Amino acid sequence: SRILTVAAAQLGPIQRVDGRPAVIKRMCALLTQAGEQGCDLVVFPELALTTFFPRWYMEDQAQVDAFFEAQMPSADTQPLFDLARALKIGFCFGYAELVEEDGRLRRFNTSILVDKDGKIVLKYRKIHLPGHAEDEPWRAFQHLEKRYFEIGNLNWPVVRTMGGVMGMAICNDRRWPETYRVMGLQGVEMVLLGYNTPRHNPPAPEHDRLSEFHNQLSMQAGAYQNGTWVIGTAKCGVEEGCEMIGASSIVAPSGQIVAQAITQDDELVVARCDLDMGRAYKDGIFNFAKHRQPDQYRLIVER
Ligand code: ING
Repeated sequence: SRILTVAAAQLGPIQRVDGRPAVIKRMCALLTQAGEQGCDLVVFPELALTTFFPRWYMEDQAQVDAFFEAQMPSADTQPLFDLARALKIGFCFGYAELVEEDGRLRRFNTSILVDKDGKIVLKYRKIHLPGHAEDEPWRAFQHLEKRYFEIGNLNWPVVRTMGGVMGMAICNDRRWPETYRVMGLQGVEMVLLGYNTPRHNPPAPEHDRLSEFHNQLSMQAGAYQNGTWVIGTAKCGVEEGCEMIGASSIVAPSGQIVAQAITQDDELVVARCDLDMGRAYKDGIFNFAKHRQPDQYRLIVER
């Protein structure tokens, strides 16, 4: 067996006035705790460095770009990279990426995976952007990811590191089976994802009471149907008056929830994950080579 001790490093709310240094301090405190518990890998949330700014309609691009990172690591995040390398812990976290590519400025909802030597070994840019692109004043708060980010252009790559095959996803991605299957087809053994999920979804308030259920259902299904571990880490609690769900979870390839957060604040959720556990599913019930019938699935990509 290949045991990896993994932590979901849940973050409580980040308010608009909370600068990056204060957030990095909180992330370093969780990293230190992870070191004390012998962790190999720590998974931080989506957009971990700032408040969830897509909840506001902004027209001034400079105001929007204040929430983005123009380089990574940056002066603010360097202490996190330094501490992780000193502790020999791999980590991943999400941030708003501002980058010049193909001769123009691009903006993505991004996450990176850094190995135990401090090297960025995987980058992912969010593909399923939820919400809307224009101001919708009828909503109690906005969800403008389609306005502020481009659709990710890196697909869902996987990388062999820390003794296993790792992949990443971000928030809304976890609700779509295709996310896990594209990585499952590449042999993924552990999917690392962060999320910022408001409890209230203005278009469907009657679903608000099912928020944690849908969160768990999505990750448990993805894990089981692809024989992979899924680590889902929340940024949660009340940010600028908007409540976001916690329930950060470590899900086994069986679909069982091995560990889960119990607060709506900074909380380290730790589990020993045997990367060999997915084998029985990948070779058995979900043996893609033996049982999958791609010719029958064409509608999935043609429609
Ligand atoms: N957030 C939410 C998510 O998919 C959402 C969007 C909110 C969907 C409420 C459904 C209900 O978890 C992000 N950032 O994708």
